[in-house]
Amino acid sequence: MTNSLEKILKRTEWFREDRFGMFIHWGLYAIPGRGEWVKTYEKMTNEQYHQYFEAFNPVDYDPKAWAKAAKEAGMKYVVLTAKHHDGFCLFDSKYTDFKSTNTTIKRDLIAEYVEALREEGLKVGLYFSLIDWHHPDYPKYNDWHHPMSGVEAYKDEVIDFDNYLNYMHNQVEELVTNYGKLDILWFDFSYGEMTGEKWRAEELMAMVRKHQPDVVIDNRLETSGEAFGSIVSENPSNYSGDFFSPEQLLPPEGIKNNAGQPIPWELCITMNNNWGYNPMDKVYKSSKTLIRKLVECVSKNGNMLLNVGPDAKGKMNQESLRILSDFHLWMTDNQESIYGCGMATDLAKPEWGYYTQNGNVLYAHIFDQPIGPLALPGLDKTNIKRASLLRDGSEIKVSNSWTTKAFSDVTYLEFGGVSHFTYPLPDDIDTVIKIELRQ
Ligand code: H79
Repeated sequence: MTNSLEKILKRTEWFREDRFGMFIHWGLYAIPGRGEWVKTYEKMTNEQYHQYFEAFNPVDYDPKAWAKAAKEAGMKYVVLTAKHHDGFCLFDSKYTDFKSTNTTIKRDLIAEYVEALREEGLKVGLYFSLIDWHHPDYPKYNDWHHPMSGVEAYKDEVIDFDNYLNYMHNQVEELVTNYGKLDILWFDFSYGEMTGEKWRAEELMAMVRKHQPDVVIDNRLETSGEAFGSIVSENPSNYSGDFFSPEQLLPPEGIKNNAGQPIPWELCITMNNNWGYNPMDKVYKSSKTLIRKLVECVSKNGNMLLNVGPDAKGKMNQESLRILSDFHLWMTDNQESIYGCGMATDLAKPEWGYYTQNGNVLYAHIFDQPIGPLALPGLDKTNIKRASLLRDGSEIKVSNSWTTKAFSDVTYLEFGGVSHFTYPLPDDIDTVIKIELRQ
């Protein structure tokens, strides 16, 4: 088994078409409501953290509602935390007692989630933490992130890390064999020496690929998203993954490998500043910002995975649902400029927004209000077959305004009947003009 860009591009064909997915961070940490790193932030012992295991009773857990919300927003795939760093499993693992089936709810929540997604025709993704702050054989005292990092009692503790790896591999095998075809596996994350073969990644990937040959995998068996990993090298490792996974940061341009070929990537971001539920964190990005960032990702050949952190009862909060419904409105009118689209060929980023392109069709995403007609530098007007407002198909004329005469080599579009008038953009978030090209 060897990996190559060709295989990566083949596996990610649907992924690069779909462009937009939902991340869901949900687990015991929804109960304290202080983010998914609360156990480390507050240096809780397993015993202290156990109160949340006892309290876990998400009576409103309804993955069908989640799937509907994602689908309505225009998302094509969903990735849910089957296990986060705290080690708690939303699935019925036979290798641990620290799982949802042993809580009051007594259900395999992953099984229900997978079924709900498939019912809605969404692609199925699972997040799995390589790190585990619950397992006794995970490094503690010298670890960068462990809740017991630097705690004297663990200084001379002897652990059997291979025992942890067996456990971790076994759990991954449960996920890739017990829930049918998975579309995405999202491993999180490598750091320092904890990378690649330290996870016995070659063996892990061989096992995953044996059961799920087509599953799309992130690059975090090698990185934490802060570096590319071998996916950009001439010979990607078998555990290089299929896409680069920048976290909370939009790359300045599309991502290429060392040979200059574009590689798949996916930006993952939160709506507020936390992945896990945090009711005190009200710093939500506006829907306008988030929609524009999706456009920016696509204009750079990337995907966007937008996170929701449901609450302790299993519900998505009003702020998150509001953002999703704003996506619904915009995507209803403009999804054609997202799905199957990517970077425009031969056109630089325009100063008023972004281009996306699908074959012969170019989409101008206008963020900034122009004065009079809108300039399309670099685009030859004889190459434009037709231009229209994407959301209703109404004609957008190539301008012949006297005002543009001084720039006769530049193509301009105009929005209303009087060529030198300024008309407010029809969509303040992003007005999309569909430009059909002759070639
Ligand atoms: O699951 C989500 C995060 O919990 C996880 N990846 C996403 C998808 C993640 N969070 N942080 N990291 C990965 C990288 C590590 C960042 C750190 Fe830190 C910076 C660890 C210590 C300093 C975050 C910020 C935790 C403490 C401060």
